[in-house]
Amino acid sequence: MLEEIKFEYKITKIDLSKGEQFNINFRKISPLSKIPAIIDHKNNVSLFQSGAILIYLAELSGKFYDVKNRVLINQWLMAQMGDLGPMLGQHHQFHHFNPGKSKFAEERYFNIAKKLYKDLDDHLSKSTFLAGDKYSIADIATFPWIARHEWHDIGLKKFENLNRWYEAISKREAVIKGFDCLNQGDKIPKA
Ligand SMILES: N[C@@H](CCC(=O)N[C@@H](CS)C(=O)NCC(=O)O)C(=O)O
Repeated sequence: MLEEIKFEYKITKIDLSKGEQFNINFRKISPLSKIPAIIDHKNNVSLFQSGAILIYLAELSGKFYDVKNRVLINQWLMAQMGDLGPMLGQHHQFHHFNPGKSKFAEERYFNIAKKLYKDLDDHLSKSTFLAGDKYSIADIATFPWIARHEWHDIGLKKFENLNRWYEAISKREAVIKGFDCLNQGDKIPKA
C-alpha cells in the first residue's frame, strides 16, 4: 500500500521468532503483539491491524477506497481480515510448517483453504477485482495471502479467474517493489 500511494516509509523489523513482538515499546502501538503496525510521524498517530492501517492510508491518500464503493470494499476487506487471513494462516501452520502434528487440523484447514480458492474464483468470474472493476484496498489486503500459493499446495493455475486476478496484480510495479521491501531479491511466486 505504501508503495502504491508513494508515501515515504522506513521499515522496522520485528523478529517474531525472538519474541520481539512482546517488547513493551512495540506493545504500545500494537496491544495484541502482532505485526503489522505503523507510526505516522507526521500526524503523530500509530495504528495496528492491517485492515485499519489500509483504511487509514487510503483515506489519507484518497486512493484505492472509492467513497461510492465503500460498502462493497469494506465487505471484501473484512472477508480477508475475518476469514481468509486467519484460515489460510492456520493452513500455513498445519500444512506447511508443522505437517504430521495433527491430522484433524491439517485436513480441516486444507479443506477450508480449497473452499476459499473456489469461492474467490467464483466471485472473480463475475468481477475484475474483489470489489468491482477497480483495484482497491480489498485486493491489496488479499493479494499477499494468495502470493503464498506454493505453501497452500492447492494449485493456483487450476483456478482460472483467481489466477487471472493474481497475475494482473503481480505485474503492478508497486506490488513488485513492495514484495521485495526488504531488498533481498524476493520475487512474487508465479502460479
Ligand atoms: N488481524 C491481524 C493479524 C496479524 C497477525 O496475525 N500477525 C502475525 C504475523 S502474520 C503476528 O504478528 N504474529 C505474532 C504472534 O502471534 O505472536 C492483521 O491483519 O493485522
